[in-house]
Amino acid sequence: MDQLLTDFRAGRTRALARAISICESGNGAPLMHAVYPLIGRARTIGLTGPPGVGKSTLCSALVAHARKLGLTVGVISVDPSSPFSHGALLGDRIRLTEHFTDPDVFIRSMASRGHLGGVSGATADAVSLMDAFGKDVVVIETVGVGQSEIEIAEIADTTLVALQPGSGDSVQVLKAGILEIADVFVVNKSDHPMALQLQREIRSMLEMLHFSGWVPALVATQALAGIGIDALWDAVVDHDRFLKTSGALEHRRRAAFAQRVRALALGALESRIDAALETLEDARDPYAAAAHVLRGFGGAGDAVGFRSRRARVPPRSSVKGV
Ligand SMILES: Nc1nc2c(ncn2[C@@H]2O[C@H](COP(=O)(O)OP(=O)(O)OP(=O)(O)O)[C@@H](O)[C@H]2O)c(=O)[nH]1
Ligand SMILES: [Mg+2]
Repeated sequence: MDQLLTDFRAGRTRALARAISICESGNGAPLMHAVYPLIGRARTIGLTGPPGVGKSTLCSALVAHARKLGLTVGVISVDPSSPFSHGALLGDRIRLTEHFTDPDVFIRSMASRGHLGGVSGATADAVSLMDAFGKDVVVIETVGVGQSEIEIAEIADTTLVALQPGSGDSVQVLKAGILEIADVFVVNKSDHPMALQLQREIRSMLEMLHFSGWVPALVATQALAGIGIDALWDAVVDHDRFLKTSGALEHRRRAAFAQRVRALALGALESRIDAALETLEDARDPYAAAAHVLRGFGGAGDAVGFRSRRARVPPRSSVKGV
């Protein structure tokens, strides 16, 4: 551990890789304790969107842009599908290969399934580690398939939502409530004939909403050709400035911190509850059983009852006039 920390502080990439593995295996507590005072400097960017929209290509282009500006970069590619299917990871690796030999770019693939707290578990640790290691920018790529994009929005300072022309994505956006989490919409593959149509649809969706604060930006890109990446970077910088000047950054980071604490505490509680369930005898009903389990922890057994889930990402917009 001491050697690892020495190497980590000395900027040895292998120590960063090892540190992330330790957190992935669920033993990150002492490590995080040691490096946590170093965090808070990195600009964290979440990049989500449907499969095949061009997230990895965009990511690679963003990395190239940041490197041109002299910034060091960490990339986390989250594969929510399965820890065992490496198909997507392989594709990502190919698209990011141009950065493999660059010592100032650190790329890591992670599986979110199997981790308690999904994306917000080990991924949040990896972001913290890259930040503490001194990366100026950390990009987190994840396929938008349900919960993972919400979790990304909780971790990242700025969330980019990439959409694909001609795919009905704007309808998906409305359905999935992605409007709530997007700081920047990216219409990628803008070489596609339906690209202008998609931009129009997004713009009219945004016009129907009232935003208190930041209004999501809309950028068209052709990631493969590197077109529009300057504008995308500018949008990220604009959002970063907004976060810092409005006080929203502090608010967002506090919310992210609370979410991590909740995930960790719930994880620990769940293990204890599971253990208690194994030894549960002749409970009359679920309420009585839950009260019994809680009393075993020294908790208030009489406080057993449902609690409605509150929204984790506070709404950033509302429909105009409502
Ligand atoms: N025409 C066109 N194709 C693009 C563009 N950007 C990416 N692609 C292609 O789209 C395909 C998917 O790109 P990826 O970057 O792997 O997409 P992804 O969103 O990371 O995919 P998953 O990680 O599998 O969800 C690849 O064949 C890219 O070459 C673009 O601007 N225009
Ligand atoms: Mg990808």
